[in-house]
Amino acid sequence: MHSVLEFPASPAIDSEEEVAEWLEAFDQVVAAEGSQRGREVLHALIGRAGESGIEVPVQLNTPYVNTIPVAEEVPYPGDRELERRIKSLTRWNAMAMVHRQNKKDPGIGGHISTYSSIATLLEVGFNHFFHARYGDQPGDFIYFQGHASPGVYARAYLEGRLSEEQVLNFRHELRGAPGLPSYPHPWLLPDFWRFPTVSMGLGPLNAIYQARFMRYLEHRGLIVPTARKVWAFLGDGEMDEPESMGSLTLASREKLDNLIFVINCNLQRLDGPVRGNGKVINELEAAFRGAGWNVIKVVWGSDWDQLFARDRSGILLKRMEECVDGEYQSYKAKGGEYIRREFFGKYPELLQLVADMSDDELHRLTRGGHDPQKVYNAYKRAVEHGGGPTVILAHTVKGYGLGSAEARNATHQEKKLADQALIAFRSRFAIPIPEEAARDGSLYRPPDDSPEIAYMRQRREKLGGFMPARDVPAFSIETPGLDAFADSIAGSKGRAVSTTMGFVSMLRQLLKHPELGKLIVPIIPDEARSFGMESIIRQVGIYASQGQLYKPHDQDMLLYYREEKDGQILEEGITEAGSMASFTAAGMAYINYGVPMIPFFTYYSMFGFQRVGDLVWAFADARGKGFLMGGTAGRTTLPGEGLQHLDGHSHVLFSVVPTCHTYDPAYVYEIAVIIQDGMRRMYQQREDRFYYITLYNEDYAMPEMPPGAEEGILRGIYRYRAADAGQAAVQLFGSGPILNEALRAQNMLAEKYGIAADVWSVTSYNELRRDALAIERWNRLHPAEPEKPPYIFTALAGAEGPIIAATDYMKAVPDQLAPWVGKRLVSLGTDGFGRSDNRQYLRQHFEVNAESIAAAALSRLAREGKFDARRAQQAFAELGVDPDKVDPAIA
Ligand SMILES: Cc1ncc(C[n+]2csc(CCOP(=O)(O)OP(=O)(O)O)c2C)c(N)n1
Ligand SMILES: [Mg+2]
Repeated sequence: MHSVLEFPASPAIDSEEEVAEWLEAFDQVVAAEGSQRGREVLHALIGRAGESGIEVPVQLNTPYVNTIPVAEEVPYPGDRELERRIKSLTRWNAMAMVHRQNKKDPGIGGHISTYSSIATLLEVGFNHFFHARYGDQPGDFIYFQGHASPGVYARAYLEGRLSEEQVLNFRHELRGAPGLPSYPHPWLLPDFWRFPTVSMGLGPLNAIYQARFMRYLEHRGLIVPTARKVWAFLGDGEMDEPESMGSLTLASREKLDNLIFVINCNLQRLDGPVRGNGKVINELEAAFRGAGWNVIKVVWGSDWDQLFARDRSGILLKRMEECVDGEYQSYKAKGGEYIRREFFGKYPELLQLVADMSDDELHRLTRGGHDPQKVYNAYKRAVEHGGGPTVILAHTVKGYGLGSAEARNATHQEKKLADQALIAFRSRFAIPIPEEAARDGSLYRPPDDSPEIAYMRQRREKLGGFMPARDVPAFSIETPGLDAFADSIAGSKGRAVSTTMGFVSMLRQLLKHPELGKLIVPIIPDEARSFGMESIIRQVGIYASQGQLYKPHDQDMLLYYREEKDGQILEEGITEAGSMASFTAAGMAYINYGVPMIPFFTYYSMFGFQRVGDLVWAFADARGKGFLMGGTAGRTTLPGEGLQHLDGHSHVLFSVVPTCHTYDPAYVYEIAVIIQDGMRRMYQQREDRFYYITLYNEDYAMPEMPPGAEEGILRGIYRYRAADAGQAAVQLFGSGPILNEALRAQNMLAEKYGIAADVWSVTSYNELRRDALAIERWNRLHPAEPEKPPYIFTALAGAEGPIIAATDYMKAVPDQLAPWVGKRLVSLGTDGFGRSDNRQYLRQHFEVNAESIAAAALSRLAREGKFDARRAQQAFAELGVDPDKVDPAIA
């Protein structure tokens, strides 16, 4: 039985005369007029079959051979012999770099088998396809398979870009000498790596959205259209990640012919075969074709061509079709004699076909991904293909050339070779170093004037320069001052609005800004209406590469659904991962396009880091800039939605990213101050950082900014309302809408219990903690110098008594201050699962309402002997706080 994933082997219907005649006629057309004509005839026949009501089976697979027939290949344009030498040198140095390091420092790790499988795929690209940026010519973008980095370093070493010292310090970044990071990390090697890729699945997703964002910038007239390409080199195992395949249809829908995936199908992942019982190449072919991609299979090397040519019966293809990947892996692992017996030996006529070949020759029969001729032709087609994205499925061998480690399940883990294997490797790739040096895994670089080095450099010069390279084009942005947000600073004049609404009107203002307006990229995963952004849709339109091909039903309304070819909003549909990838492309545009785009990705805060945390981490590694706006925030502020929607922890999650500044503002003017300063720091001062700001949908009057509040807002805390009379006995901290609860508690405490309290707006516990940690570290390292106070101490100077810190986030958020205000601190937060109810009940349940805050203050004062304990207990009843209530943290 054939699934759609398997192409039926040569049908046994040749004997039927009529069918034979049809086939013969078809063969003649192809032979005389070429395969394009053959395709046309076939399409016409399929069309006619459809008209006649004949069901045509869905066929997404082609035979298990190269997509490009030999007759259509063009000759290789480079110097094959020299390129082979260069590739051998790269292979050697990549392997030696990892081997040496592991000999010297056991357990330091590194990978030798991934690069060994992808070497030809990269070398053909480096010598003939990858354009670097030069003059007006923009460079291609390349997402390298992360684990192949030793090979990329080895090439850069041969080119003379990386010093021997650097290469010898691979994975030794902390030795006081220049070293090389394990994988592509722009954070660690910022003039070399452009895209972080080593976390599997992020590369393919980001590459798709990068290609799409390039079109967005072109359509909006921010960059000129060019022929530049986005190449993504990916592992076949990596394609199992949902992120890898999840956005394939976007690429075809958007006709991204600037996008090329190259999948290194070495049939293995870490533990074993990717699809031992099937064929990963066929599975991927069907999936990509089904998603509308142009698929080019590079299965077999040129030495198979003559076998195919001699095989008139189709038995070779039949055998290829019936073998599964687990068998293909064994053939490479077990060698020529095994191949003859197990592969060719199944059919006598097949055995006959290779009777004149030695076992060694059988073993060396090449897989397509190791044959420059086949790879070159595939790349050429891919680059010339118009109208959609291309994927190249290249059949390779994991651990190619590593002798006994070739195609073994354990090969991915291999870090070192045995002495014998090193010597064999040296001989196989003809590395001109003494046996002793080979045993040590010494690097080898021929002199600058050697033909190899001269050729490499000359090829790169021709293609515009070395790659990979990351250079940040000059840009200068004068960010607007706070006066640009005068409305937000002035407050809402008593009108009840939410911080979300306040933010949206700020965004509208920014979009109108004469210089900055065009650089703003609003990104939304299908929640614009939830956030009241309809007006922005009307204002700047949704980006639609084809324009709006239909009349929207609400066309005659003011706020209709407006799509434009040069629309500004990226309305991504329901994909937080895709939106984050757009955010990444936009947030890196200052590097990649020299256009400092300012993205605002607004989404349900619950579906942010929790959903796409690893993409956020990679964004930070990539030195991305922009604003992540966590809407409908807070575990008690979003009413009705319940457990899966109520976010009480995204501030904990975002706090882990070193370059991310997290803020939980209560009032619109706070947001204005944070965004204004954020733009200044990221785009004017060019600091590599980004922001996470939560937005709520509770409406209340937004006050005017108190004078002098800016510094406190940015650093994390300021006194919002001091006690009416006298010295405060207790300090109430509030964040987000819970600040209003703290204010209510302040009144209750004063009016009912005669306790004076100050109220503080804490915009960022995380900023306060980072400041305190940095100061504390300085104090620790300078014991002879006078101690410096962290900002939290400076801010709180003179403020006495316990601190009741209430937040709509988990207690862990205020607890970040525990090392500094520990004994004073009582954290009230929303630990536990959400519930569906309104704000009043939710806040009561989670014990973050004004009553719970007041009760906590009394309780603490009672424990300190500053308030009568029995009176406190009685107050609980008055405040409606049930001491025997279930703990919400575990409810
Ligand atoms: C998200 C993620 N999960 C797990 C790993 C660990 N890991 C590193 S390499 C590897 C196997 C890769 O297989 P494949 O994609 O086929 O690449 P190959 O080395 O075979 O070319 C795994 C699981 C990772 N880097 N990223
Ligand atoms: Mg693999």
